Amino acid sequence: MMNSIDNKTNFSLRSISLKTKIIWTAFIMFMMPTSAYAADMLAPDDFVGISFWLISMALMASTVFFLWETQSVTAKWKTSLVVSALVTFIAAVHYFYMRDVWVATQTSPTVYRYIDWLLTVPLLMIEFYLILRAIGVASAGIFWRLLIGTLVMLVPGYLAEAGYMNITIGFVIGMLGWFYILWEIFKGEAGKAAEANASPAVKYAYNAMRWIVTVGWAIYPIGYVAGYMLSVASPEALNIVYNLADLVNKVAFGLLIWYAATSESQKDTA
Ligand SMILES: *C/C=C(C)/C=C/C=C(C)/C=C/C1=C(C)CCCC1(C)C
Repeated sequence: MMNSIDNKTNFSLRSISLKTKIIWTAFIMFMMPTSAYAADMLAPDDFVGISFWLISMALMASTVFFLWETQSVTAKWKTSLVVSALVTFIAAVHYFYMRDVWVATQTSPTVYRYIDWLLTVPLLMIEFYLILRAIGVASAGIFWRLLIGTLVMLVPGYLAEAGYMNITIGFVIGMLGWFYILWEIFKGEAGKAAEANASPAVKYAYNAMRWIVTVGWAIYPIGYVAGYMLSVASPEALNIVYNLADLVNKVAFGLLIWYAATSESQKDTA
C-alpha cells in the first residue's frame, strides 16, 4: 500500500537519477570554497598553503569518484563507497576552511583537525564493519567496539590540546584507545572474521587498511608528541605532515575499499 502511494508522488528523491545527484553534489562542492575567498592571496612560496590546496582538490576529486563508482558495484558494496565519499567530502570542507585560515593568518589551529577527526575517524572505523558485513561475517559488537575505541582515542587528545586536560594524561588515554582499535582489527573478533572468511581481494584490502591504521595513523600521535610534548616541530612542518597523512588515511584507504568492492562485484555479476 505504502509503495503505491509512493510511486504516484511526482517528486521524491528516488525519482532523481543517480547521475543528477552526483553532478549536483559536485557542483555544490565546487561552489563552497568560492564563498570564503578573502582578500588574502596564496603566495607562490607558501608551501603549506599550497599543500592545503592540493589536498583539498584531491579530497574533492576522490569524493566525486567514489560516488560515481557506486554505480558499478553491487548493492551490498554501495554503502562502503558512500561512506568513503563522506569521509573525503567532510575532510574537503574542512580543508577549504583550514586553507583560507592558513593563507590569511599563517596558522591553522589544531582544533579544526579534531572537528574533522571526530566525524571522519568513526566513519573510517565503520568501514571495517561494513566490509565484514558485505561478506556476511559482521557482528554488532565489532561496530560498537571500534566506535568506542575511536572516541577514547580522540576525545582525551582534544581535551588535552584544548587545555582542559593534562597533555600527558590525554596522550596516554588516547594511545590506549588506538591500541584497543588495533587489537580488534588484528586479533579481535573483526580480525578473526576477516582471516577466516574473506576472499583474496577482500583480504588484501582489509589487510592494507589495518596497516594504514597502524602506520598511517601513527603520524598523528607522533605529531602530538613532537608539537606538544617536545616542542621540536614547527607548525609549518606539522601541517604539511598531517596533510600528507590525510591523503593516505582518507584517499588511499578509500581506494582500497573501492578495490575490494569492484573486485567482489565483478565476481557477483560474472
Ligand atoms: C583522517 C584523519 C585521521 C585518520 C585521524 C586520525 C587521528 C589519530 C589516529 C589520532 C591519534 C591520537 C592518539 C593515538 C593519542 C592522543 C592524541 C591523538 C588524538 C593525536
